[in-house]
Amino acid sequence: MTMADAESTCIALGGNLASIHNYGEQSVIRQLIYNKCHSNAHAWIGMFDAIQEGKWMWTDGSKVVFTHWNHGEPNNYFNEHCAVINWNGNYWNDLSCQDRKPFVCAKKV
Ligand SMILES: [Ca+2]
Ligand SMILES: [Ca+2]
Repeated sequence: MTMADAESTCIALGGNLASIHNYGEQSVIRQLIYNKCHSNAHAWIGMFDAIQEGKWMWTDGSKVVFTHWNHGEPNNYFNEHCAVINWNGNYWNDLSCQDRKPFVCAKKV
């Protein structure tokens, strides 16, 4: 799905796209993706800079306290405003929000 459709789907389920605040959370999310996709697929997380270029935010409104960008990313290549994980191993990359990717939702319990 596109990032917006993925976020809408998560909202309909009572959550948001997953946010990541430390390495442990990142590992949990990567394990979920691996279990479901049987590969380390590129998948949307809730990080975007569509409101202001270079100002990365989480769709769930939580503070950005951890990032794990691949070397040279985020590069905003042809206006990329949404982030995937599992790039080049366990790193993040900004991509076009219109790309269709699997995604991970999270909800407060
Ligand atoms: Ca951008
Ligand atoms: Ca990029």
